[in-house]
Amino acid sequence: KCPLPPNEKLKPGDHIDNSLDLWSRADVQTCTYWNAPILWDGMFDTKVYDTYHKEKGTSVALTVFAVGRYLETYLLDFLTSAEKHFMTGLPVTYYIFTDTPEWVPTINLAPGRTMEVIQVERQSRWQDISMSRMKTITDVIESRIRHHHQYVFCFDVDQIFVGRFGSEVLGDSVALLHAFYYRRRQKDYSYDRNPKSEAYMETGDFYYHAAIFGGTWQGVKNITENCYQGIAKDKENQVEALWHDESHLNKYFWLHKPSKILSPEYCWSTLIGYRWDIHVHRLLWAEKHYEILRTE
Ligand code: 2GW
Ligand code: MN
Repeated sequence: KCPLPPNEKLKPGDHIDNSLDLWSRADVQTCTYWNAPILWDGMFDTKVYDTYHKEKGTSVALTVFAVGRYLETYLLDFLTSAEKHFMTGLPVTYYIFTDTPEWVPTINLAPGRTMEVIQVERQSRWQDISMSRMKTITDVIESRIRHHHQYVFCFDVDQIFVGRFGSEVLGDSVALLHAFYYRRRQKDYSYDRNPKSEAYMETGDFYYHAAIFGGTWQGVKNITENCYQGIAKDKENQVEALWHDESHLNKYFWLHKPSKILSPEYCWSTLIGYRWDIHVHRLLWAEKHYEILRTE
């Protein structure tokens, strides 16, 4: 039996993982050696989580960056699909970071759901657009999110919700298994292998995908602050980690184990093809348009 992760500090009556049936998916790993559940379809009763969080008044912040052409290319589909599938029934605020606030599409939001647009500088290198998210998220958690929301989830914008992405994912510190690597051997993981980088690691547990991570605001602040510090140190030393912020995130989750892990059902790519253990698609990678997006 996989008990509750020790770092989920629950008070009496707070036990919400009682709907987790860790044996209902015998085909996949459902628990880590440090006792964090790995969420696969079929393991949980969605009603238990939704009822619990509605009663508790849980409110969730979603952060997403849409800088430069990523705004016109991806943001509208991301947001309209999130309205259909992301934490439906719970209060959600979308924190949208962009260099062109006037171009953010207006969409109808369900009651209790709001949108905040925050202007950010446009970095000239795309690697910096991606990496600077860690600092920006840290700052906005401190200035706004912590006053309004218990949980924060941070997303890449180049993806589309296609199935429930609900309150079962909420936890202290939540990581996602990368769809390309979840059944590969450790030696194939694309960790940063340069000892000069702060993200350097030889071995790890899994290869996590930076397209989604989340947790309580405290949990996420620890993640983003640590990653940002690693990124800043690398800049001082004039090195850049192999996969930028994702390398630093992997290093962080190696040193600070996530309390909950999402299966690749939560962020799948149809390019991979059919896999028998993927029972549902919850979010799909949108098509990449490198030819228009990366030529500048
Ligand atoms: C990024 C790369 C090349 C050209 C443009 C951009 C870009 C990214 C941009 O012009 N504007 C922008 O808003 N972004 C934001 O950064 C946007 O939210 C996007 O989803 C995110 C990450 O960039 P993306 O999605 O092109 O990178 P992926 O899909 O290859 O992502 C993985 O690796 C990245 C690091 O290289 C990140 O760790 C990312 O979280 C990973 O999923
Ligand atoms: Mn992406």
